[in-house]
Amino acid sequence: MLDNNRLRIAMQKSGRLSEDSIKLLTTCGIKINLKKQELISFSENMPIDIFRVRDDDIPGLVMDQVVDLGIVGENVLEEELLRRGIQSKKILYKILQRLDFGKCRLSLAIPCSKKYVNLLSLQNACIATSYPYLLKKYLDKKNINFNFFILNGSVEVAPVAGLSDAICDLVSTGATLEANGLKEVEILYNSQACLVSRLGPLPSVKKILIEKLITRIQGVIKARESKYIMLHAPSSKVQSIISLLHGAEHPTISRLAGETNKVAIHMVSSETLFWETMEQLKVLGASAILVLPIEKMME
Ligand code: PRT
Ligand code: ZN
Repeated sequence: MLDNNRLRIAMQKSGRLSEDSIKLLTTCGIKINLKKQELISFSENMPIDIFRVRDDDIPGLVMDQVVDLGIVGENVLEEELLRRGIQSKKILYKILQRLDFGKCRLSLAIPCSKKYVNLLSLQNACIATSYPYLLKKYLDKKNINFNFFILNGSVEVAPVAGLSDAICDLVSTGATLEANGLKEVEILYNSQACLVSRLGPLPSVKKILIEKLITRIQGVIKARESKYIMLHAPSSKVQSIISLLHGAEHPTISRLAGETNKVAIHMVSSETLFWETMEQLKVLGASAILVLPIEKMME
């Protein structure tokens, strides 16, 4: 029997988002005792239950209030919202946080050998896709007539197999399109994984836990984008050196033992330090330049 005071989080069981989703929660301090074959895993140190399911089921589980939170691609969420809209089902959810992983775009692609001028080149085309509602929304807005058929995998082989004129599928590096002789011609939707929450009343223990979780997730995302930079600098060049370090607020300047003309500069930067900047720093006399990753941050 499940305890209603434990927070329920749905995430993808196995696929492109599963590893990053688990990593995010563990970095947030949630210890999860993952049992490969089981639908529900329990956290050992926090009142949290993890539901591991197919990504397509996550928006529905959130909106039907079976779980409190879900980690899912915005593409899957948006497709489900459009589907529910047409079927007049309830649409109750809130995006709490974009998670900065699982980034991709939903694009239209056609064989490289075909000419493409603009969307009118796809008038009356047959398009293979796993995202019929997002595709229809986009093409209806542009007044393009089309036929579609749904493929839930290997969409990119449809044109070469003679099944369609074009495809509408997710792209991240573009390597799959290239390998199948296809070219990307329109981007319909940009997506990344997000943390989505159900609406409706929640016990206060859950509300507090969700707030704590969001603060920790934001700390993890911020830390991922930030770097800790340390270097030694001639005292006379401190200002010019600091002006090269963008995204760094309030550097700490401290004395170096046994050195009168040099100081140590330490700072957290919201940007990484590129090789070109490091080379410029070196020209200004900086040495012992270290760029370190940060694991967690709390402000
Ligand atoms: O079994 P389940 O239903 O849970 O998984 P699934 O097979 O439906 O989804 P999965 O694991 O493939 O993807 C889960 C989510 O990852 C997607 O809904 C997106 O939000 C996100 N994502 C990010 C991607 C990609 N990048 C991606 N590149 N999902 C799929 N792809 C596929 C794409 O369909 C194409 O086949 O990768 C191929 C293209 O990749 P590139 O790098 O060659 O362009
Ligand atoms: Zn899926």
